[in-house]
Amino acid sequence: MRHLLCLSFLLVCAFRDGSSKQELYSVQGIPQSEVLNRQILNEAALQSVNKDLRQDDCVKKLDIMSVTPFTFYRGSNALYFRDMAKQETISKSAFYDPRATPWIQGDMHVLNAGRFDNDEKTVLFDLNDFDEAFVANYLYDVYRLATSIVLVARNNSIGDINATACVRSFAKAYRDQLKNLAEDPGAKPFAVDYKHAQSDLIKNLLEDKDGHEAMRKNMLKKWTVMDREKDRRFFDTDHNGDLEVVNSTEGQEIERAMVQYYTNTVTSRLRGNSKYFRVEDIALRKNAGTGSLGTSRYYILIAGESSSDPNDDRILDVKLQGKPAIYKFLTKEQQAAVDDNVDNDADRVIRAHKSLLSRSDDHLGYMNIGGQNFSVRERSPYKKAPKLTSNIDEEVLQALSKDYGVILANAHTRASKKGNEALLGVPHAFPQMVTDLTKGQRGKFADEIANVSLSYAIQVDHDYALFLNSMYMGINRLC
Ligand SMILES: *[C@@H]1O[C@H](CO)[C@@H](O)[C@H](O)[C@H]1NC(C)=O
Ligand SMILES: *[C@@H]1O[C@H](CO)[C@@H](O)[C@H](O)[C@H]1NC(C)=O
Ligand SMILES: *[C@@H]1O[C@H](CO)[C@@H](O)[C@H](O)[C@H]1NC(C)=O
Ligand SMILES: *[C@@H]1O[C@H](CO)[C@@H](O)[C@H](O)[C@H]1NC(C)=O
Ligand SMILES: CC(=O)N[C@H]1CO[C@H](CO)[C@@H](O)[C@@H]1O
Repeated sequence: MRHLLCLSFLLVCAFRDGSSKQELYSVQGIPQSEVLNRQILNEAALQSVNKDLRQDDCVKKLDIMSVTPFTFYRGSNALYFRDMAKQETISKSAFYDPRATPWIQGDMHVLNAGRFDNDEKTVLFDLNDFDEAFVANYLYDVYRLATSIVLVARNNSIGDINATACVRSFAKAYRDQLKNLAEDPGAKPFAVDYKHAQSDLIKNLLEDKDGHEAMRKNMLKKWTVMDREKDRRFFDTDHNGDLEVVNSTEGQEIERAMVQYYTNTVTSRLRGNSKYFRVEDIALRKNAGTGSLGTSRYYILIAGESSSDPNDDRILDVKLQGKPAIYKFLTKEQQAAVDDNVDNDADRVIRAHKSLLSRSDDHLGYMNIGGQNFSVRERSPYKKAPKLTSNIDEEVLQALSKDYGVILANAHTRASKKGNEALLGVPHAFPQMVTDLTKGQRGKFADEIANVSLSYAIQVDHDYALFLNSMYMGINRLC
């Protein structure tokens, strides 16, 4: 099996410019029996991820994954960690150090960052999804993000030479920012706001044209309706297809869980504030995400600062959490280092969120509904993803890649700060560690990341073809 994976992984011998479509049933250079073998392995891995999904949600998820190799990649994190482990890609890196383990984002691709506002009302572009986070080697995030840059390039008809040039820029920006943080006492792991963004794409996204009040009103208009007296809002389950009514038994259980959440798990200034957290309405949130589509999720509308003003209501995003994809590829000790220090997986997600970002959200906490643990965060009125499927040329992707390098370096640095290491064995000198690992090898570091990301993007292309093949053969192979 090892042999097969290496073969398919290392198909790349030379750079290719432009993407060639793989024919179904045949991946060049590999005997058909081995191709089928990989298809079966992939099916088993994806089926295992999907096992708890309702059939209709699973079909929706496959549908979204089938659009492009990149959408497939977003929905198949499990294959990435399997391949990285099998190939020993991380431990064979020239820049591997077993101690270089901050909290990692764990599913680090370009669309797991986006725009939102923090609890100081600053509009930012930063990591925005922590479901898959764990304490592990930094290279998992670096390679996965780099691969997504190649996939976005290919989606925009940017050839592989230029795509890998973008990856090199990303790698150098990541490494240079860590070096700044290690060596310049004045350097801080800043959040990327309008002032700090370098690329026009992110700068444009961060231009706050409308202001907070208008943004919140717009968000509430999208998800809620006012009652006749215009003093109270409800979720618009009649017209918004992404929302569904919860029955009263479920509603009561969630209201009980709410009290536990804000009294015991919220750590911000809002802790215990029963007025602020007064529940106005609850709905099931449907159709969200790619990898997590179909995962149990609720939206809870709460009163917010003023109990009489329906325009300052807040929406809490409440999501079921389980073990992340990386989990089964870690040693018992690595698993325990996190497990022994968190209450449950929802708490893990919240701690990762607080570690990888700073001052991001006063609403972070978790709640137990029906014996299962759900993470809680606020749905930011500024929530928006960058648009990466059109108008992206080499120049735009270059600039964007540099911003991503800085963003990831800052997040990894925050996530290894003092105070975390006592809890998790994370070295707080992470920026120094990577600076030492890459000393005098800035170009080589960029080369290695470019090599791995191009090889893996080509692998993803093949796996995408196999995935389409599986779908044609019957969705019961994947759901
Ligand atoms: C790029 O992605 C979009 C949407 O994900 C898709 O519709 C389009 O066909 C893709 N283009 C290429 C060249 O892959
Ligand atoms: C309420 O909804 C839950 C979750 O969907 C379901 O398990 C339960 O059977 C429902 N109860 C009633 C009385 O409809
Ligand atoms: C939920 O969290 C509690 C502790 O907060 C834990 O005891 C329990 O095992 C968790 N449940 C699941 C299903 O993980
Ligand atoms: C990257 O691949 C090229 C071509 O296969 C090879 O010459 C080079 O040594 C590789 N670089 C690294 C850092 O692995
Ligand atoms: C826009 C741009 O810089 N394109 C480059 C892509 O790569 C080729 C080959 O290296 C260059 O010649 C182009 O200038």
